[in-house]
Amino acid sequence: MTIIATPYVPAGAARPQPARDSAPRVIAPRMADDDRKRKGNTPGDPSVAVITKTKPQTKRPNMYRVLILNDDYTPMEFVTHVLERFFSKDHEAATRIMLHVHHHGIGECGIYTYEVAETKVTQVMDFARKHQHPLQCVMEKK
Ligand code: TYC
Repeated sequence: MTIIATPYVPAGAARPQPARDSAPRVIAPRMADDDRKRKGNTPGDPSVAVITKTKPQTKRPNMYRVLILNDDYTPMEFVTHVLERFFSKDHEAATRIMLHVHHHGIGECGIYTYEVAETKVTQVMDFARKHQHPLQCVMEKK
């Protein structure tokens, strides 16, 4: 019989960080004195290997930056509103990002998983088109 043990770690506990793609480790138990005489696949039998799975069950998702681009026509107030409405920025943060884009040409609205980032880009592009502004919003893999 082969015993496969996956260590239990409570959620939120400080976890040891094993190599992310480590292969399962085979730990061959030491033979206890009493077991030297014993035969068969019983616990403690040195022919029984305990496989400890060190690879985490969860993979971190790829993350995507959502960016807005500067243009000469979209009103500043509209961009600030977009940042408040679709990226949950307060008025101060939204104004700061808008001015950064105005001066530097591009700026970050937020970082999201693929589907969320894609939804934000679509929402912003649809909203800008509806109001006939040329504002551009794109996503970029981190
Ligand atoms: N440059 C625009 C203006 O002067 C304002 C603006 C800021 C437009 C940020 C787009 O992503 C943008 N009206």
